[in-house]
Amino acid sequence: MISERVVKALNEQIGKEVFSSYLYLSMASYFDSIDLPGFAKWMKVQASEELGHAKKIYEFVYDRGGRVELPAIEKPKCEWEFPLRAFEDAYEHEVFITKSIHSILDIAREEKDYATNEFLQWFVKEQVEEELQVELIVKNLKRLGDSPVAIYMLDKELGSRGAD
Ligand code: OFO
Repeated sequence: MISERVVKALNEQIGKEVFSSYLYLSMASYFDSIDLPGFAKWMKVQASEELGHAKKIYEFVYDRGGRVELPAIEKPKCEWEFPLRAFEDAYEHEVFITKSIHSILDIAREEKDYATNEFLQWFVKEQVEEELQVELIVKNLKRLGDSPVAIYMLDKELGSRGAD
């Protein structure tokens, strides 16, 4: 059986993962609006992955006998000055999500909830990946500056990200 405290934290995390999906779809929309379909595709794939994270937690809550109650989702930002700013925001958001996962782990450990502790290990590893991926794109964008040719090449590269 899972404690109310852990269920509450997991429900909040479902909301944060859905918001991540919403935010990345909003970034995709920004990139489509400035004719960067590769950047947009990358963000759409990311948005789908985030929904997958939310569903993974959803299933776990029911596997443990808890009840999912979805929280409200806020409106995401929809404009950025240029591509680098969007990816900097994405990086900052992933750091926030990592901290959030770690704080649920702290709660699970306090509650001696070994199953949730084990379940969250997948997310701990996933966050290492997510931060790294976005950080690399931020570094590339900083290195390339605002050269239109470089942005075009990076758009081609990001557009090759596997379909969801
Ligand atoms: Fe769910 O990993 Fe990003 O936010």
